[in-house]
Amino acid sequence: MSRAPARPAESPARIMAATPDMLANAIRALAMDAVEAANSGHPGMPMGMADAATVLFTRYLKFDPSDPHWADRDRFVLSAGHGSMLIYALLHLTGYARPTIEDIRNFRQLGSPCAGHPENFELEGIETTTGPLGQGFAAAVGMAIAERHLNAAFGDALVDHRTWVVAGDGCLMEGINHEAVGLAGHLRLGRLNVLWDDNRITIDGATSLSTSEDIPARYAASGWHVVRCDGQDQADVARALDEAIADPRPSLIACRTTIGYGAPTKAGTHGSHGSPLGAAEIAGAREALGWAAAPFVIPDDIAAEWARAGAHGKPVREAWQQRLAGHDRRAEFERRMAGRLPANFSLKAHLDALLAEPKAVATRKASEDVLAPINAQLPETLGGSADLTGSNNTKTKDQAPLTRDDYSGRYIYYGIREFGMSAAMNGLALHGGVIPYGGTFLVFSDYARPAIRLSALQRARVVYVMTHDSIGLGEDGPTHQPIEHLMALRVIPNLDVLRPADAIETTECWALALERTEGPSLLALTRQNLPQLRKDAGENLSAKGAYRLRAATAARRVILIATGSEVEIAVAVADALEAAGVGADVVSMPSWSRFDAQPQSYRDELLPDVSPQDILRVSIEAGTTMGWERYTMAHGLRIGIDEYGASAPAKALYDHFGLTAAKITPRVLAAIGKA
Ligand SMILES: Cc1ncc(C[n+]2csc(CCOP(=O)(O)OP(=O)(O)O)c2C)c(N)n1
Ligand SMILES: [Mg+2]
Repeated sequence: MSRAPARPAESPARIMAATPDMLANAIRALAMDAVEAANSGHPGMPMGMADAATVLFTRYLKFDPSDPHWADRDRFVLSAGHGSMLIYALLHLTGYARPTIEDIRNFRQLGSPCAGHPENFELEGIETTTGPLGQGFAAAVGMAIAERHLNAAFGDALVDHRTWVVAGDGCLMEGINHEAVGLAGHLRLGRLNVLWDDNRITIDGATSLSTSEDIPARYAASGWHVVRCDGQDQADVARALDEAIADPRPSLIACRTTIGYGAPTKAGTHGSHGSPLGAAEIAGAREALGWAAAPFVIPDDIAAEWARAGAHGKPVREAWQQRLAGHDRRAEFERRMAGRLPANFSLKAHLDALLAEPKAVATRKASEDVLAPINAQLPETLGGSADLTGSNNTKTKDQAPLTRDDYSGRYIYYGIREFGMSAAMNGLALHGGVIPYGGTFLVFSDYARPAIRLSALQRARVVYVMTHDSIGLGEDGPTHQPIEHLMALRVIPNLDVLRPADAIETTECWALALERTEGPSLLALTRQNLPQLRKDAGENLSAKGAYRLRAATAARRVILIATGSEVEIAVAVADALEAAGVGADVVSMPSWSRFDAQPQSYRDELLPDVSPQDILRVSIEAGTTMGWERYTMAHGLRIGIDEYGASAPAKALYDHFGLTAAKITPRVLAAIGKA
């Protein structure tokens, strides 16, 4: 069991001396006061982990608040994001420009960077957005991979740092933890050190309500080093951290703590997890902790000691900058860390070759083909797949695997860990210096979805390569055939869902994904072969989200809007309509979000706002029709699949579900009264 809170000492001067305990109490006081002021938040976790965090930030973590982006800083991830006041207090106390004490006073209020949970885009020093339990931990695995990979590329002089995580019982209980721990142990990520807030409490009460797992045994079995300590004893925490650093395996540091440490009646109970302590409890905690200062006041000596601790990294950073200044690969290192593509990056030669010799290939194969010049020109790409390498076509010939023995490899065998892979890719992207891409089947985007959402929320450049994007995958049947997935992904804000129709569009979409620095992209690619429909590649037409692939010859009466593999069908329908004297445009729409971002004039030109009596709009996509009203309008025609697929060869399925020109054309003619 943890020790009881220290008794208040007698003299006020001694009470507020800048001892290590008092440094931790500054965190506790800010957490109590901010949650009380907001009347919302989680005081228990910061109070329990204040000692361990104080040890980490004053004695171990390599950082410099005056240069938060220093490339070789240690990465700190507060995976237990509900304890956000812990990191806000630490950033404030160690001297980051923000959050100010005003920001902390406004914890959880509109406009304050001290959001309910830590957001990477709100404050320097927050490496990744956390809150969905388990994902911070899994992202940290990606950061630790990035560190070793860049170390292999640039050497110890430029890349030599650690990744630290504070995780709670919840982070360790979530399923994704199994994936993250398995991957980190397998890759022997020795610079990954996880401090587990082992307080045996979650929201519902004691962890014994719901688990009897031997967590240290699980970690040990996965190739981790495990060390236990008294999380309320700073010397003991330091001993454990020393041991963790010395061990070549990733480390779990089990910090036995008391949630809400210092609170007279709520400490050790779930009552301190997620609600304000209340005035009486806070007064009792102040007394028990010997904290005499008023709310939001940090006594000068303690503030000065924290500032001193925050300054210890500055000379280390300056020495590093000296090394960088004299390094022969400085420009390349800086380019990669800034996330800039090389100035001469171009896929023009690839496009020219495709135009010279059109290829009828699956878009997954077209993706593999364009990855060759991409990977050759961009040393920062780091590919992978969740055990579907041969199906996702994500590995190019020149890519060697990244292994525990050779981190320079540029291909990661993630194993059957879609969620773990996606969360790790967030960490890779946020670490910087690499552009991660990873594959699985589109239907399993469901397994990756919470991480895809976080890529989008935290603006991470991750490229999802999701193949077998419809019933066109054929015989594997309804469990493997996406129906609602494209639409379900399109509704995620700031995710660019790209569904190219041929090899040219696939090349264009890859260029867009790589150039997009403000968020993730997802390529939906076919298993089956598709003809090359595009005859030109002067301008990246996919960049507009949608464009007229073919204009009506006869007077335009119909606009066919299709994506990916269904563009070929739309072209065949257009042929049939034209043969019947009905003019039909074919619009290829690889990206909804890019089209929606076009100026009104462009959107109107492509999809004129006229009555369906004049122009009927028809969508064709081998997935749910729900949502296509956005472009067909209510009176338009939506051709798709609103039920589960079936097991059969692809051609038979397209016919069965009515997705052939022979079956669609009469429906269109009927809709315009020409049947
Ligand atoms: C994926 C996910 N599920 C549920 C929650 C809601 N939630 C926030 S904290 C928490 C309990 C976590 O327990 P623990 O990690 O032990 O934190 P402690 O109570 O010790 O601070 C839960 C269920 C969440 N944030 N994320
Ligand atoms: Mg807990």
